[in-house]
Amino acid sequence: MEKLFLQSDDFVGVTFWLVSIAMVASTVFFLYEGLRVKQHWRLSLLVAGLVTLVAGVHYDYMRDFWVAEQTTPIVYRYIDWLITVPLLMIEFFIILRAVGAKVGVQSFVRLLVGTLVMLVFGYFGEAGIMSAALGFAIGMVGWVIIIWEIYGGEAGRAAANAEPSVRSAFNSMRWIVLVGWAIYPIGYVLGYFTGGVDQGTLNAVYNLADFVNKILFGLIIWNLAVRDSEHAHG
Ligand SMILES: *C/C=C(C)/C=C/C=C(C)/C=C/C1=C(C)CCCC1(C)C
Repeated sequence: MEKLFLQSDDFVGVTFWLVSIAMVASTVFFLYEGLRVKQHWRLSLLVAGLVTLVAGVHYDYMRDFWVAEQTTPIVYRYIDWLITVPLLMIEFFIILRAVGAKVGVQSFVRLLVGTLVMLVFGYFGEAGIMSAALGFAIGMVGWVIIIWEIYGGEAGRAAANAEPSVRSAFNSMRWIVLVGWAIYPIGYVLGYFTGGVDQGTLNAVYNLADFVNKILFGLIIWNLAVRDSEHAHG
């Protein structure tokens, strides 16, 4: 019989379910909290809420896809990332601008190029358009470009001169991109390079990664915005 509903022994399906609900709840939280922070933080919380909103809609489809097919919803996954990762990159710039730091457009373009290389070749590798190993290797180059820009590039230098609260938030956000984002290539390695294709592990790890990198990332920004806003009222 076809399984159309989530089964209690479907561990990966349950992780899809949990993350989809967490995305919905986080969206409401970020949008609501955006109403009570100082003006110049509102856009940051709006973008955090948009990231979890876009992901929440995709997770709704991905969960159903997994439950019915027990295989990776590759296309939904990558369309989601293609929208949400640039939004997360924009978030870096909104934060810097909120505190008056100036960062050029070129820096943003480099982040966008890194993002596209990372995701397009990751997709090629997963969808079988090229070998999983080659897609992975080129995708890794894209991620390195991003890391280089936020640590050593213009955005990194602008943050170094910002006030301490922004510096520490920017540092946490960078850590997310270095450590939190590393969960994705680890998932890829476990999924494709351990003999055969392990769809379950791949998706459970990606789901965990999305939870950390979308929700935790938003909470860091929320924490900075709220602290800064309360400070202003004395
Ligand atoms: C909200 C979604 C996010 C933050 C997605 C991030 C995705 C990555 C960091 C993907 C990285 C990959 C590589 C570094 C190598 C190629 C395989 C990928 C696409 C999984």
